[in-house]
Amino acid sequence: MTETFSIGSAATARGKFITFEGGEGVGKSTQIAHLSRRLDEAGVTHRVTREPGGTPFAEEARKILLDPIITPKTSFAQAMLFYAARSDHLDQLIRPELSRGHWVVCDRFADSTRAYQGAAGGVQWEVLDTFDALVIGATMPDLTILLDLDPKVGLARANERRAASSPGAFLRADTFEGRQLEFHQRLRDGFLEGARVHPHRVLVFDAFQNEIALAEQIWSQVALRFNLTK
Ligand code: Z5A
Repeated sequence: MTETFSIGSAATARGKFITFEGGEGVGKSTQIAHLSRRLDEAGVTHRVTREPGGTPFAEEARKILLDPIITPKTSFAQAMLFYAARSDHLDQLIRPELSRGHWVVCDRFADSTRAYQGAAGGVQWEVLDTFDALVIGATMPDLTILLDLDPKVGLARANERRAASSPGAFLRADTFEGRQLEFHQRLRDGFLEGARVHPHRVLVFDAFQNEIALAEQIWSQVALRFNLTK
């Protein structure tokens, strides 16, 4: 059944909510830019956003969480801050956009908390189920695009991008980039486990392939799922 919201006397169909997930350097930002261009061409009004972030409070929370010196020291405390930021993001940006019939494309969402603070950080999935029920409720993504990549390749890409953005400068890895390879392998397993549990919502793509070929694969699945003309 299509979820609808009443605006005055007219009922507007809820927009679609698409999230991108995956470990470091898998190419989420790159692929979101491709999808956004294709959505523009298809005439779909949409908003691109990210987590943590998307509202003034959530952007401040992002600064705290990504700073390895001041981030909370336990994964549980981090998860609570991610969910506080998510609650604000949902209330101020995501739900209002969806209720206007606009689509929302978000770089990371709750599957990242499952992978980073859950699978890799040790917070129990039952605890995260409770946070999901309290904070997200019915606003789960309609589609999640999981970009799957060997963490060695992803970390190398992220390092190259860091070096290219500030040649010659030393840029400290953020809270999560600086972890051991084993942490990143647990992340990958956590994301894949989420896809196994939610096969209808989460589609897994091989992120090792060429950027343009991957963008085409993603677009054909989005177009198919939501009946868009390619
Ligand atoms: N986090 C968390 O712990 N819990 C949570 O609940 C949430 C988040 C929501 C946010 O960091 C951090 O917060 C994140 C998880 C944690 N961990 N870290 N670090 P962020 O937003 O700053 O960073 P990120 O989300 O990890 O994204 P990223 O590493 O910046 O990468 P990306 O967006 O996936 O990749 P990209 O920038 O598109 O591409 C990376 C490089 O690869 C770039 O130079 C591209 O030109 C290149 N690239 C892209 N595609 C390809 C292909 N196909 N082939 C070759 N090269 C490519």
